[in-house]
Amino acid sequence: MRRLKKLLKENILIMDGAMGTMVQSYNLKESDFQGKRFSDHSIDLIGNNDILSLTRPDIIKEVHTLYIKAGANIIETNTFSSNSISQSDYKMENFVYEMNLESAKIAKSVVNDFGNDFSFVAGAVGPTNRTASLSPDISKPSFRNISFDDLKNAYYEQAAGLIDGGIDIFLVETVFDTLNCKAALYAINELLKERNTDIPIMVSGTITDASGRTLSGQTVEAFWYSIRHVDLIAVGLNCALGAKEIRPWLSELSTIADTFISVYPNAGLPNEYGGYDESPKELAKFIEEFALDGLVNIVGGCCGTTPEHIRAICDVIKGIKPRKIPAISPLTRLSGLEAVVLRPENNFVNIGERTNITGSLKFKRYIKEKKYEQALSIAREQVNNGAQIIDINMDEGLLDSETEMIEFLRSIASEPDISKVPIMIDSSKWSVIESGLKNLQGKGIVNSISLKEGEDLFVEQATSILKYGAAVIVMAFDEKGQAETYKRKVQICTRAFNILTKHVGFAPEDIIFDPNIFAIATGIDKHNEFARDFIRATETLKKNFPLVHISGGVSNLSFSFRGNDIVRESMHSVFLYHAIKAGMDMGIVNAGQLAVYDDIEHNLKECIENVIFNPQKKS
Ligand code: THG
Repeated sequence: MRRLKKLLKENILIMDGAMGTMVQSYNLKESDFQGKRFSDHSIDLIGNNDILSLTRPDIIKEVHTLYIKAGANIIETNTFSSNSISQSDYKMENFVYEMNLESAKIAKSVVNDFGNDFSFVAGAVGPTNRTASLSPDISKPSFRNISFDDLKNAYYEQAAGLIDGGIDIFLVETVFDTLNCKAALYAINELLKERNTDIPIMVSGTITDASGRTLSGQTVEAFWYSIRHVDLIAVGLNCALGAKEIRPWLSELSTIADTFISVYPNAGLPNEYGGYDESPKELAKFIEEFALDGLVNIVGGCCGTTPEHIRAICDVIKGIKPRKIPAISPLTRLSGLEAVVLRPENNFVNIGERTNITGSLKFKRYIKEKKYEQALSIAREQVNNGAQIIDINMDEGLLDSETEMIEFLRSIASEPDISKVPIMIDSSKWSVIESGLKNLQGKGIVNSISLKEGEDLFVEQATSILKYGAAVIVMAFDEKGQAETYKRKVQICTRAFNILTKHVGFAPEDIIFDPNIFAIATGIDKHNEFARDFIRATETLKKNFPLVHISGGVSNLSFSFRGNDIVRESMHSVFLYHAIKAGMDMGIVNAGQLAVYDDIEHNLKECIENVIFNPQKKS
């Protein structure tokens, strides 16, 4: 790790080129793929390049050697499809561990024989042939042929083989669905922790076409925010496009990523026969421009590239300084299909409340009657009415909340006009939250955790959230109950902040406090303090923890005025007017149903302000 980091600070490192193109040039037959060992295999193995590490290791070794001799610093193991999911197409899933182990050993032996202090083996971890965020059946948008856990298990097995074979780097590559990638990263980190070791991880995404999006619909920025919770040595782009077409997306990633940048494009766009024609000289010219413009730290080639391409890249790269890692300001960076960055100068962030089974009778009815189209239209309406995030809650005694959460999140994923925004997973049940996290491609928010059951569980859940890469709402709730007073709100949030940042490793900007918005004017005296104490606590917390956000369920405030929407909406608006001034910067609201403060009738406004600030009682 240290050697690689040091080298990357001073040099642009070179990756190898395509394995597939090279293997093709050997004109191998079925018997080569089968070898002796699999000569009675039930189905054809031709085309399963990864199996050659077991049946024709001489060829794989030769290709690696050609690339090392051409000047590559990083060679990739022949394991792009060496996972049980992809290998099941060839009924080879039982050999996955061995394939990875042997492939890693072959690459390592080449580095040992022909490499130098600048040579590394990257364990190639491909995307598999299934996608966790998309349905393979257009008539069933919430259907998936693979789950996060299936992927995680498959990747774990692959990663174990690669580690045991001695790789120096993990390369999770050709990411077309970020949820697949998140499962790979989860598995790799789990394994590294178990082995008590640290191997640098690179991720390389694939932008499919000129839309600038991955196959599963994310923009480059959204993709990066979805994975940056993992300590990556580098992030980059490969495949699908040639260097010319990849440039704008590379340039964007290079600006926003506070880690090293890699790029290994195809040798141009495919020709009419699916081949690649860009010459070594042409590709090298583009890569040289990337380097001169300070966009890159690691460069190489993908489909259609050969040792000649790598040699040409080496020639032009010599002496060019690597990109410097930019400093990125600590802002909350969320994503759905698109990115949402919460900047201090932005307006208050609206979180749509209506996709909540206890918060909307209509939504509840649609879910209960399995009218998902209509349920989706509520989500869409929230987004169209200005919700920048949507809160989803399926907590209802008579429903299987976990199943409904998964079903709805998967349905949303097929609706780009909804899934463009980040998702807030709202549940009081941890199992529902975790199921939700396993079905979020982007970087979402967990709503919520608290110290209610004590510190151990709090730490355990927060640690888990961090591994999935989500932000978190912390309710002002501890072992003694919900914080009602100013003092308890500040005390509990402060305690939670310290645990999260010092013990769990949360970034302050990924923490959102919810100091509890309770119903006021209920007839019970004590309740009349609630709004004012929320606002006061907000002010103190925001002052003490400037990077943290303050949120709350705004409609709770007016529960005692149910049925009187004019009063309710006016109350919300007046409350927000003051709470926002105090530092509240996001809230769960009925998007599009907030009165404009200045339009509220004078008498009503005065009444509401009295109710909120409760001046009868001296503080
Ligand atoms: N903090 C956090 N999360 C939360 C809350 C909070 N999630 C749930 C809730 N509170 C916020 N969401 C809502 C959603 C709807 C309403 C109130 C809060 C609401 N609904 C109408 C009602 O009950 O009168 C329903 C009307 C209808 O059926 O259309 O008021 O505080 N972190």
